[in-house]
Amino acid sequence: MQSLDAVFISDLHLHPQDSVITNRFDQFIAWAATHTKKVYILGDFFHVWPGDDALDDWSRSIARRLAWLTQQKVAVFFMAGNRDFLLGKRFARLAGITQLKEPTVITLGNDRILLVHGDRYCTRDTGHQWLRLLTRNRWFPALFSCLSYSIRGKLVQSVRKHSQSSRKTNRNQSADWMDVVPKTMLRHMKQFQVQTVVHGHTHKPGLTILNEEMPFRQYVLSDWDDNPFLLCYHESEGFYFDRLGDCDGQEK
Ligand SMILES: [Mn+2]
Repeated sequence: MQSLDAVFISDLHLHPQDSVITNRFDQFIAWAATHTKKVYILGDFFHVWPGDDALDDWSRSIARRLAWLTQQKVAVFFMAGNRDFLLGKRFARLAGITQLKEPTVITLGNDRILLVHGDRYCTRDTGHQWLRLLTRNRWFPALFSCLSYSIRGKLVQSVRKHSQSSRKTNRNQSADWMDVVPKTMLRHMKQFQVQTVVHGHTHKPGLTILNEEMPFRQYVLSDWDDNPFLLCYHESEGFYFDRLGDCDGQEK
């Protein structure tokens, strides 16, 4: 197997108290350095990110790992999710990563691919859509950063509690009413004139093909709680899922 063109990941929910996921991420970094040209992170990379002024030793160490990967000539792109939308230029500079707007369309081979975090399609979750409308506003980060660190911490905590209590079991698969609404997604794909979308957020990995006047492909990324799936793209093979656990960091 030759080098991959791109690997897509999301929903790691990295947290200083969760060394299992951090170790898994280390395993991924070592593997990615020799196996892919590009890494796309599609949001909820951090379990919580109250703003770049909250950078500490632990998050700096995560930035260093990403910076090391980019020094191995792997380009790393970052799109924010609902948990880390306050991740800013300071972290991006430290980590050497390129921030992507949500949504972003990229081209792989002859295909145009729509990249989103995924929460925008969960339109049955009206509480979250209101929160999204408020927090993804252009002025929100500036306004939020005016609040004291302790108030911000409390706000972030309460948002986390809300999203945890609305899930079946804390970080496992989301309940049906929190899932993607295909109609909303298809409308968005048609608007951007794409037939392929890649997203995370729902923690329900897999490929769904929706047959309309033509097939629309939806690739959903996995969380990192157990044995994460990586979505890989290879020029001649197209997209396929691979288990991180099967990747031993050795050249194939
Ligand atoms: Mn999310």
